[in-house]
Amino acid sequence: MGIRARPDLVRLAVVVSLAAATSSCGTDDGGPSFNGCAPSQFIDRSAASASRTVGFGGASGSTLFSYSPACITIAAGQSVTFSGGGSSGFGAHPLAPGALGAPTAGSAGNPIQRTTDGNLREATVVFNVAGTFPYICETHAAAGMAGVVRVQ
Ligand SMILES: [Cu+2]
Repeated sequence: MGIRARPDLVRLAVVVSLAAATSSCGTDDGGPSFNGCAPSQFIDRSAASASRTVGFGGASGSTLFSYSPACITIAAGQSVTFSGGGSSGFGAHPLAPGALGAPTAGSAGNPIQRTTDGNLREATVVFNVAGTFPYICETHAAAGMAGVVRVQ
């Protein structure tokens, strides 16, 4: 893991080298919604040219209390950048792995780190292992501010 600080932007690069065993938290074909993401809601962002930014707090099409797109599919080795809008950083919207009340929900080895620094607007997470990796805003998860990164 490396952290490089810049005046207005800090990226978290998280590399997980765990030999993670994936757990079954829903399948590709039908199945229940998980962390607000029904199987049909996942947006494929695995193309090389695709945006892998998940906005929150008003950025990238999100509302103040949502992620957009909240449910995305990427390929192993790709990264996702969580990006807040306006004055909304990780102080107002603390990012955490897992589901509400279940920080270890989803596949083992979730590379998303708990990020609460109010000075941060962006955090980039590398997903090196296939699996289903949920995340929440700790403050607003009960109101549905949650999502899933599905890594194939
Ligand atoms: Cu929030």
